[in-house]
Amino acid sequence: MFENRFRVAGAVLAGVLLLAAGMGCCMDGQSRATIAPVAEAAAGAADYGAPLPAGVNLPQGFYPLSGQYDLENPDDHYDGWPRYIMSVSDEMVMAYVPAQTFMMGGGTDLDEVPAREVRVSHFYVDIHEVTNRQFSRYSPTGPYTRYYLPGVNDHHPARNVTWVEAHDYAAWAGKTLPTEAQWEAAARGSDRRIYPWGNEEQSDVTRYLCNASTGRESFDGYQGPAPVMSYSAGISPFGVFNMAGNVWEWCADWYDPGRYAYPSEEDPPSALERGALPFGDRNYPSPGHKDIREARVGPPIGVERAIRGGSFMEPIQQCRVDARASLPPAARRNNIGFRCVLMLPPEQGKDTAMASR
Ligand SMILES: [Ca+2]
Repeated sequence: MFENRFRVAGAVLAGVLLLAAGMGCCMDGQSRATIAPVAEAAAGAADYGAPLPAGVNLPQGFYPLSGQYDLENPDDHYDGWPRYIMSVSDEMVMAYVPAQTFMMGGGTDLDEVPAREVRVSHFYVDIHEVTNRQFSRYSPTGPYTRYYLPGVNDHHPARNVTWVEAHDYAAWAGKTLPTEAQWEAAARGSDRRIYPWGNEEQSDVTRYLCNASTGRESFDGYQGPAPVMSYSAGISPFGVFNMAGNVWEWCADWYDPGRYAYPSEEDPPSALERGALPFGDRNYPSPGHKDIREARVGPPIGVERAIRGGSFMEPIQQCRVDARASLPPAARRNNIGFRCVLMLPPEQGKDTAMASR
């Protein structure tokens, strides 16, 4: 009877509850209407039968979020691309990040300078860190379970996960880990803000913006990790939760503290430059791929992988969107988790200009 509209029940997230407005955030130079965050609810749903306009093609396993995709409503989409989609494999809501040029870096540490313009193609990003419950479906056992109490902290971020495990989870879910440029674009957008919500730091007034180490017991509501959709006042310009604080997040890139001196300006490289090579750590099978390597922000080789966003153990200044850190890929820490992205084919008329240079 509902041949074209099946619902996936039992998702971690879903249905959608639009919270109060007033988040003071929007897309592309802040020209859009205020974005209300997707909030956690009882059940999630993917709209399998939603009609997508020509040129908007989601990979199999990814569908508009049920009830949140009306082409007549400009707040629901960007040129036809749904603002929110469901990833069926790991029951994750993902948010659209449009192609944009943004200023990457520019913070206070030496590995964040100089700031320079970076072009990112459009993509979807998980709206929250991967949870214990989500990760347990991929890996029912493992060291990460040390911090997982089923039924108690299902919706807390999976941590004690290595870069390799995070990378493999992303592949299992049909996604990739974000490059540093993608992560930073999703966290700050194009207006050079310092934190996902803007430039203000936590204070007695704004104490519930994120889960950082404040030196004051439960000042922000949690001493350890918080549920992944906490701090709706601190969402990024694209409606993404906890890009600052809670747990650090593994990125795809090797970490190179001097990389910002390179004149890289596009990440990932457009399809023409990329050819048939996949993204991620297998992007550069040999140092001979010089032309591709130069088009990408991240270095081709390295020893440690980049992590971003700070955690409940760092002061707010280390949770800046441009702050960088790194660890060996095999490292496990109780304050490091991850989220994934879904790469999309370049938009015609937008990214093709980069490809033809
Ligand atoms: Ca985080």
